[in-house]
Amino acid sequence: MTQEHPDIYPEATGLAKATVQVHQAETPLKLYGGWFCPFVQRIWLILEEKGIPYQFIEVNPYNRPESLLRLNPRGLTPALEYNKKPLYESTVIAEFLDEAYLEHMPRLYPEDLYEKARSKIWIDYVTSRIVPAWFRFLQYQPTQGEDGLEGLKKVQQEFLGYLREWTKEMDQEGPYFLGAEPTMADLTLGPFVVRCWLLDHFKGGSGIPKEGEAGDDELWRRWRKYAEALATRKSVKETTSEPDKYLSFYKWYAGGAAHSELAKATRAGRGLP
Ligand SMILES: N[C@@H](CCC(=O)N[C@@H](CS)C(=O)NCC(=O)O)C(=O)O
Repeated sequence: MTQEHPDIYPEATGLAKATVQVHQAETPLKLYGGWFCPFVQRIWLILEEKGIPYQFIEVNPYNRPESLLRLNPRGLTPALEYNKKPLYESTVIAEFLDEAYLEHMPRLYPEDLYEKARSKIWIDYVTSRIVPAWFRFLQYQPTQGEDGLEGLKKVQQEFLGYLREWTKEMDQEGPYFLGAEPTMADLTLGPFVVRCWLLDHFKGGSGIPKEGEAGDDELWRRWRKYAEALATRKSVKETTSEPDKYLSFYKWYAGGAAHSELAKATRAGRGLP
């Protein structure tokens, strides 16, 4: 059983609040999720980028209301209702939306089949490597007898190593993974990129060098261009709540006190639930 989150704010704030408000009318496509959830934000970004009509229903997966369990027996968000039929798992929903709403541009995979397949390798890399490492870093707590700084450095370096590998694969000019416009790979990783400031806040630094700092090089310059493009993108800004709300939400994870399925799995070194 998951515990109720002690500090969870019940609804979106900031620019995300207005986006939720304009998506309250009944439509056959309903997204169930919370403002805080990076996996929900993936889907939210796709809906906004493609201009697909949707209804946003705010739910808290840490309380698991019946309306959510009915759609996703795992009780996780995002969950989708499409013409009264349920769907879940963010990467599955993402592909479904791209294929089911063909008339809604842009398509989120390149037309070239080789490039499409290569994108999928890097999307899998986000799920299997980057996101679990992001959560392990955020949740790191020294075990008894362990040198805390040493241990923190280890999880930080693991995370940074994955970001470097990802960055090497990016189009040189960008700013996005495959070039001038965002594609599925960016919308899959993006919510975690724009949450890296939480690592600075809670863990004494994400370790991503700032301009001119030790360790800064061509690769990190490319990363910063990427992160900046994502953070200033309209769809990202309009699905983002106020910073202090993220702080009180992620405090729970950063202090090692989260007992959600997600927290337990990533802390134990397993993949995502
Ligand atoms: N693999 C799932 C992960 C979704 C997920 O972990 N969502 C979190 C919210 S951000 C959740 O529902 N947590 C509740 C829990 O872990 O008990 C996906 O990609 O959709």
